Amino acid sequence: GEYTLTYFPVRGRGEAIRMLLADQGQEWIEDVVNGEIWQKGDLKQLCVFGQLPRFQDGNFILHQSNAILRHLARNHGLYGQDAKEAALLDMVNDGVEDLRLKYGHLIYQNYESGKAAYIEALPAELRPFEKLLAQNDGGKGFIVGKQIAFADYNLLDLLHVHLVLAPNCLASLPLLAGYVQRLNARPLLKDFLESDARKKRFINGNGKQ
Ligand code: GSH
Repeated sequence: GEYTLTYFPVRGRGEAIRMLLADQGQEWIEDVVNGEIWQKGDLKQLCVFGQLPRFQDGNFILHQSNAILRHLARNHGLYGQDAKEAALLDMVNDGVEDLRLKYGHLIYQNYESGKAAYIEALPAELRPFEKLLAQNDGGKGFIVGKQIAFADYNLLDLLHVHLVLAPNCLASLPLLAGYVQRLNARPLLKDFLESDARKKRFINGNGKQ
């Protein structure tokens, strides 16, 4: 079926989905919702939880960014090689979600007064991912198993946004730093990351980053 991503003109909870699609050589329609359209309220009514992103796979409509990532993982063989790898990918993705929620709280509710303490605590928040990488083939590959998976795109996006917030946040986490460089260099992902559309997109809806 044809893919459509309906989302605000920001990276936000859309960017891991976009990176997965781009890296898998998929085409998709960007249905960009600006504040004016959203304020009208009709689209919000259509959304199961009243929020975006919304995703269409042909006639099939799905909400919740992590459910969308998992659906695409099943469609494109990005959910590990067996049930244990799938479970570990779920674990990683839940860990990404935990930190993404803290990041969202900082950006939308506590930026000015919370930024310094957040950056101070950041290496400790990221260290679990460094350890997981170390345990998988010495950190030379992906987060779980021998192939890229949906959680890699979500983790990569989480690292990208934190590298903007705190450019030195991976200084004590060399495996994660190498992981970002390695994934960024994947040909299709590199093209996406260097595209004008991507460069123009704000990270968050309030312009803070
Ligand atoms: N758990 C949801 C997901 O992962 O998709 C959260 C979705 C969410 O927070 N969406 C925000 C939104 O739609 C933008 S990132 N805000 C507008 C509103 O709530 O009216």
